[in-house]
Amino acid sequence: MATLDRPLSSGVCALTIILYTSLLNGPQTVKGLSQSDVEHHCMRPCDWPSKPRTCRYEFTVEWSYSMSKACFKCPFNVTDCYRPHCLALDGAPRAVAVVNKQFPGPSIQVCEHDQLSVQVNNYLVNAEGVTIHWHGLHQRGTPYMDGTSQVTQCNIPTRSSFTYEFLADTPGTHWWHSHTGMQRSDGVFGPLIIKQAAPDDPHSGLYDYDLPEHVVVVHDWFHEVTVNRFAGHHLSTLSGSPDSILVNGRGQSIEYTMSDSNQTYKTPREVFHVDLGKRYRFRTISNAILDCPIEVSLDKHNLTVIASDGSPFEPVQVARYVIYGGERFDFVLTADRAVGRYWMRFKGLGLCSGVQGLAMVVYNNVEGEEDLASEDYPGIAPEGILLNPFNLPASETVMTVDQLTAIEKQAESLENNDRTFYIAMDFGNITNPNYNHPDYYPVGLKPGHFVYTSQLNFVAFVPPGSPPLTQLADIPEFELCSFESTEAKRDHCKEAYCECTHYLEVDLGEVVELVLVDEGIPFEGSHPMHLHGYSFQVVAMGKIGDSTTVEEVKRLDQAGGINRNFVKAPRKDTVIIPDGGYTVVRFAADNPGWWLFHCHLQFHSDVGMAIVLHVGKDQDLPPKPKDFPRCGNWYPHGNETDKPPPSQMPCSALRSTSSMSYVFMALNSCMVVAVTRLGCASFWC
Ligand SMILES: *[C@@H]1O[C@H](CO)[C@@H](O)[C@H](O)[C@H]1NC(C)=O
Ligand SMILES: *[C@@H]1O[C@H](CO)[C@@H](O)[C@H](O)[C@H]1NC(C)=O
Ligand SMILES: *[C@@H]1O[C@H](CO)[C@@H](O)[C@H](O)[C@H]1NC(C)=O
Ligand SMILES: *[C@@H]1O[C@H](CO)[C@@H](O)[C@H](O)[C@H]1NC(C)=O
Ligand SMILES: *[C@@H]1O[C@H](CO)[C@@H](O)[C@H](O)[C@H]1NC(C)=O
Ligand SMILES: [Cu+2]
Repeated sequence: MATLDRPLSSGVCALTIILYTSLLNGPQTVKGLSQSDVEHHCMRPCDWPSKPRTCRYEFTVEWSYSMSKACFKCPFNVTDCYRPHCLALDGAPRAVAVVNKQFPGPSIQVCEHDQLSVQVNNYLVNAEGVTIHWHGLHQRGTPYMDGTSQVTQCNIPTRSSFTYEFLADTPGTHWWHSHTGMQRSDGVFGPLIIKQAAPDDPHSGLYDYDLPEHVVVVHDWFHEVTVNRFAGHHLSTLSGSPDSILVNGRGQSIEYTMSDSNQTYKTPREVFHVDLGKRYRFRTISNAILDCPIEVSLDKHNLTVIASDGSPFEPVQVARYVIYGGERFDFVLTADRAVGRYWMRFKGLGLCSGVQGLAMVVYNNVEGEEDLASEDYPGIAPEGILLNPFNLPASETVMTVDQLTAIEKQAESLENNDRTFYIAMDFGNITNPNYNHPDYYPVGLKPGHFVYTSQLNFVAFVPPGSPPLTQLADIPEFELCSFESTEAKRDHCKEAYCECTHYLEVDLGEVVELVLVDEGIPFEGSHPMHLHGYSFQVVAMGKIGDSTTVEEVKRLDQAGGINRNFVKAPRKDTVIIPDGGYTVVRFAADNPGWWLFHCHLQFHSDVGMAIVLHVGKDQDLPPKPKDFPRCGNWYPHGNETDKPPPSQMPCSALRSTSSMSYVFMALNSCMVVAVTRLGCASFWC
């Protein structure tokens, strides 16, 4: 099998030829979709009754470059910007991680009940591992296919392949993205749309078209590789704000000047075409990396929002809505205005304030461009309803997602719950040894430059050396820590940095309630919390003040101050918690496995704002696929012989990245970790 040639399948070669042929035969259509995506036999209108197909894809993950030689004279010759392998993006040249040299990656659009098979080949030259997560799919019966790095599978090593096999059984607007390292932020993502036949879709009467090219992936973007900004932000003064917002991988940041004429050119923006009088379903997805809520609107049009995260609700007519990282919203656009060109605006809020993404909606048969409004965001909020606001309470013109009314075939009553967990989202002002040194450069040393540590319940999640789903026995006991054990150590962890493989345990079939509290200290943030393996009902949401505490929310709850709605509560899999407030979600834990629950912002989850939900016991799991890859049972930190006796390690170890030598001691059932080389000691009591 070993070969020096890159084993690109004949399929990929054929695809390349198709792309070149279409280019030679005339300009490619400007549709945000590659020819190979459109030509896939699974991208089709869905039959009723359904005729499921097997949909195979091959994903090759590798590093590429924007504005590379593949772009020829782009942007001077705009046609060149659409050449195969040309990643024009917003005109800024940088290294980009891609799947099949596309950005966003291939658009998987299939019908409910299709069988998906995606072979992922890792060709990343820097030897990073890869996993691909199918965001929004519940992987019922196939938890091994969830693609969560070191939780449900080992990373796919460089020059290796893994094939994901699962059913397209969670209809709606979803996406796929790398769940390893920062690849998602560097380009390894794409749409995953599971369509339904008209009789199965409660909203099919509301629109005339649900076109493959009306999928809109939007996100914040850096003009440098993400890890440069991440390290520079945590260890120096690099800004945590993005350079631009891209829409389907297109935008405009850099002006190119033709040397002979001094004329300036920019890369093209995304364009959506509509016909006067028709109604179109648009599917929006946010791949945001940072605390970047994006407000979506269309000049001179209201939007009819009909679904989020794959779950339909009673339509609401809005002027604008906010989409957070990991969320999806579907809306119907009625093209009933004057034939013309209109800006679809993606206004950045939070850390993205001042940054705007733009795409154009063009009515077919329009003449001239004089009708196009100014690119500058008007600054005046359009009249009408704002859905899913950024830290605003509900009001006459502001609608929070808990106020939506679900449309469900079988409404599940979750009125009686078995368990409640209160979980704090916090930014600790602590000396996180990964980015600070207690003596040499403690947190807060540099005036005006604080980077807080984002955690859940003051504990940072670290992925274990082996995935608990398949290799639990290989994980040293002291590395795992249960929610109960860390709750008991809360006061300690508020003062000192705590990290471990944090998990929450529930029995199969229990109705679980999570009361998520954003304590709101020290600044206005917004954490979109995403649960793998499930969607949940959003039963309550509220903002208490600029800041709050778990204790305050508990007291409010005990005094009857949190009203839960169990009637047609909207279902989501990613939800925001108002800063200084709470969001209450419920779900029946009927899908056994190890499911990550985490903030979907890359910069937050990468420092540990995550926890694993362990549902059921090993015997509840479906059989493991044959030959499922294992990873070496690496000792997590340091030397195996330093491993403490498990009985003395009830929950966790603390670590410092720059030292590999540890001394562990058990002291009155209270653990002391001394990081010898750095001379920094922490107490885990
Ligand atoms: C622009 O590039 C295309 C190929 O991408 C080519 O066919 C066309 O002639 C070029 N136009 C000009 C003005 O050079
Ligand atoms: C282009 O602009 C530069 C600087 O403004 C000027 O010096 C130069 O003469 C201009 N060239 C042409 C061809 O207009
Ligand atoms: C949008 O709807 C609001 C009512 O909710 C209305 O006041 C406004 O004029 C509408 N805007 C457009 C552009 O139709
Ligand atoms: C964070 O902690 C440092 C050191 O304990 C302190 O000097 C600083 O004022 C704190 N900052 C905030 C915003 O609480
Ligand atoms: C681990 O530590 C022991 C004793 O401290 C030493 O003998 C052994 O060589 C070390 N192993 C490795 C792989 O460093
Ligand atoms: Cu967050």
